[in-house]
Amino acid sequence: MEQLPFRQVLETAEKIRTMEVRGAGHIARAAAGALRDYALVLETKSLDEFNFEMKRAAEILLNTRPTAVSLSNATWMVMRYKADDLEDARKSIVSNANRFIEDSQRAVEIIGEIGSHRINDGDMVLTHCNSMAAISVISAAFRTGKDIQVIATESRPRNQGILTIGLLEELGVPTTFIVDSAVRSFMNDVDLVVVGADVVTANGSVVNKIGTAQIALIAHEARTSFMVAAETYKFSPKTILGEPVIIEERSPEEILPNVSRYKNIRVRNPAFDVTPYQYIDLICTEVGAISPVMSYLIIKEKLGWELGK
Ligand code: RUB
Repeated sequence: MEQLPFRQVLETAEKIRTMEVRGAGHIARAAAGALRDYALVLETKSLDEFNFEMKRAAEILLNTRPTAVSLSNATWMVMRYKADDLEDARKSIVSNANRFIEDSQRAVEIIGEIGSHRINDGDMVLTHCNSMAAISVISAAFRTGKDIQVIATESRPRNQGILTIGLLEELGVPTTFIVDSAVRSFMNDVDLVVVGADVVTANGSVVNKIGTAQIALIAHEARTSFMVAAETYKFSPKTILGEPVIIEERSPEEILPNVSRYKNIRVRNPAFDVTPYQYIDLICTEVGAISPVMSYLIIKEKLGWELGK
């Protein structure tokens, strides 16, 4: 039987795996918080043993969902410590984790402020899935008194759109809820699409909830602006070396219950897709709104990763 503190790491991992905790920002903060809480109570005989235990916990959290780079960036930021003794190591992890959690929450607010300038009075904004960064943009525009409306998609198969309309309802933003396949029917009424991101690659392409790429294509056809709201820890350092982003494929049962009844049917359920940078007008980060082709700069200047390092 695992010790209680380690069980708590396993519990957080399970919540992420089963999507009780979901969305790239929430996942990252939950992992950082779990590492901090584990570090706070972990009793070991030596620094080496402490380091080993912390790495084991980090690995477990990292293996929960494969796509969101926020998870590996958060883990990397928390685990980036050098310590001469155990108490030093403990303190560093706690302060790294607290800093990450605070900065990431603040980043979402700043993105809201910056992104809201792109929304005009009277605009119709379309959003997909449930992104805290995208909702922050919408709510900041609404708070400043802009008369805006939102179209929110259902976001099958997990229906994260219901979470989005719940938040928009609380904020009082007039919202229309549609099925994913109705996006083209409404695109001519839309002034701006705002979505979040699980990953931004070095060339500015964006991995986000399945269906995002189709929406971008439809927006492109209708000449509607397409904006991504993404904190800098959603940018993927490894993509500068051309490493592909793993697209999570979830259980067929999410789409087709009793799938085993069908002998000749194969169900595919990718959770995310890639929107090529050519379809993205702007990526709004906490350090400013950038053109997608500037993404490498974020990886280099903000995350500190460079070719050859
Ligand atoms: C969530 C999703 C969100 C991004 C950004 O997918 O695709 O758009 O994670 O969210 P899932 P946020 O529900 O499968 O985790 O801006 O909140 O980080």
